[in-house]
Amino acid sequence: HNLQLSYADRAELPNVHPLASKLLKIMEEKQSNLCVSADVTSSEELLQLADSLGPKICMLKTHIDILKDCTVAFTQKLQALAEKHNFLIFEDRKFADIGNTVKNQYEGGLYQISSWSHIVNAHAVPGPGVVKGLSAVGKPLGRGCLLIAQMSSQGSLATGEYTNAVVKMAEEHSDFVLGFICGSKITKRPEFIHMTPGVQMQTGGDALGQQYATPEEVICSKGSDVIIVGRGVLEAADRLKAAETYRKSGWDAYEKRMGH
Ligand code: 5IU
Repeated sequence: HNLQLSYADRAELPNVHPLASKLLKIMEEKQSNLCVSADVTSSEELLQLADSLGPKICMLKTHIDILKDCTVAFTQKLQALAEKHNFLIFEDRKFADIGNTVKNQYEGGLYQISSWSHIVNAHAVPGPGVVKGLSAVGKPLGRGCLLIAQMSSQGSLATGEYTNAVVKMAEEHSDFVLGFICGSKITKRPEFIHMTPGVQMQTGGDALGQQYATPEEVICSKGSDVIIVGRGVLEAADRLKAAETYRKSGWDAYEKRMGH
């Protein structure tokens, strides 16, 4: 049963996306299923976060458009830190337009996301054209995409049949789509990566509809693969210590799921 396949086993599956394989190997090597959501507004602070938390994480999630001072030099430094600490960069851009438009948004504009971000995500609401457009740019560069199958926010419309249709779309484009943003395991195919935002050490939420589950619930009970943590780390007095707490909690939950 797939829950019993280790991250390392899944990295070797014949049909696994090369970037999913790389991620799974990083997770095993660093004993980390933690993606930190670096939701800060200064590029200097983001680089400092990436350098200090780098050893604890398998992935760093960005929102490039909240930075007040983004430059090409910044994205180059971020890529160098990803190399140095062996993590992947995930720009949480949530593309959601027709194929031709997302192609331009992914490759061009101020941010040239395809040039520095290993992974991006997209809403499936436009239909498969959104994936085809992104893939036209990203696939030749060895990039990958996560489809948003569920959201952590209260009242999300991405549920039920919509979620099932997203899984189907991913299966039909598995040369570029390597997994999902979701709250729980939604496909039995072990090649796909499940990534879950809305994670803190205590359940609850914020004033704007965010809802939190714990690392243990997300990894062990819900069967997801990667926890995405923003304010749980960013608002801690000691961010490094908080990141280590989430790394250990996520990893312990994985070990428990594996029956270790
Ligand atoms: N994020 C979510 N929920 C989602 C998706 C993305 O929270 O369903 I798709 C993003 C938003 C924010 C981060 O950048 O993940 C979570 O931050 P906090 O851990 O601070 O709530």
